Amino acid sequence: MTHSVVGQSYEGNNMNFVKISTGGTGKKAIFVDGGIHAREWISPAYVTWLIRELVENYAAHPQYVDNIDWYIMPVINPDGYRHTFAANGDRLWRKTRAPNAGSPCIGTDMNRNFGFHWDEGGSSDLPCGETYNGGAAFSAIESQIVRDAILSVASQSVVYLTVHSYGQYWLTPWGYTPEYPADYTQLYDLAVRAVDKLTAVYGTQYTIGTSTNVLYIASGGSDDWAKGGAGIPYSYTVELRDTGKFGFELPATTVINTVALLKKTHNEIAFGIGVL
Ligand code: ING
Ligand code: ZN
Repeated sequence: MTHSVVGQSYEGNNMNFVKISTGGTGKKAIFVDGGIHAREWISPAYVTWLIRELVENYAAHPQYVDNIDWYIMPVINPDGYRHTFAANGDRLWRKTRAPNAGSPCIGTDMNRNFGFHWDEGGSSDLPCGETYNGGAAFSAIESQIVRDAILSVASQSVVYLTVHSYGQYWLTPWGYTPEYPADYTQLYDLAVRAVDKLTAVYGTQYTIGTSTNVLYIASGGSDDWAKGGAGIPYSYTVELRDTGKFGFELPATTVINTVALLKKTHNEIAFGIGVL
């Protein structure tokens, strides 16, 4: 495992990037990020757990580390995440923390700031909006850093997975249009395999579909750009538990169940890649 700092956020927090690999060349890769939305605490918890699981529990599933390179960024909106912990902060903050010129409101929704069909619906042009698109594609420094990290490994990567909460959805592109990607059947089939594995553990249900058709139209999402801009074929947004009882404020016991579930899921994703 190698750790690097690939940049600093607006407030100067490190943007951490981890590579997990047993070496060699020509392997397929999975890129995983978490914490794009500050209040979705289960996301960095899960993605950080994933790093530990792959590295420290290697012996339980050597094939997933031997055959696949993993690129992982556990907290891509560190300023927002910190703000949700701060005594003078806001537990339910979503956006980044950079000021917006000419407005009293702070922050950009990074999941409306990526540059594939940016600002084509489902985002706000107003800095005070919860889904503010930033005013231009990749205007947020954190979005730029994630973009460049993905591009640095895109040619090798088969899967892009961005982890959110909540709602228990396994979402595929597109978010900007109700049209389906040309290879939707393949995206759907791999998602079904992963969700079936996940459901087998505790019966937890996840709904599969495109962001637009299952939830709502939203342009500038990182998954749309990872597929349409960076060319990573299997691009997914996973909305972890729950379905609304606790929402963003999951009790710790539920967090532990979620990581156990996702462990099974990741094994299935890795397996799916192995047979592509
Ligand atoms: N949900 C996502 C959001 O950014 C989404 C849903 C995913 C929209 C992918 C567009 C593309 O609104 C949460 N909970 O953030
Ligand atoms: Zn989110």
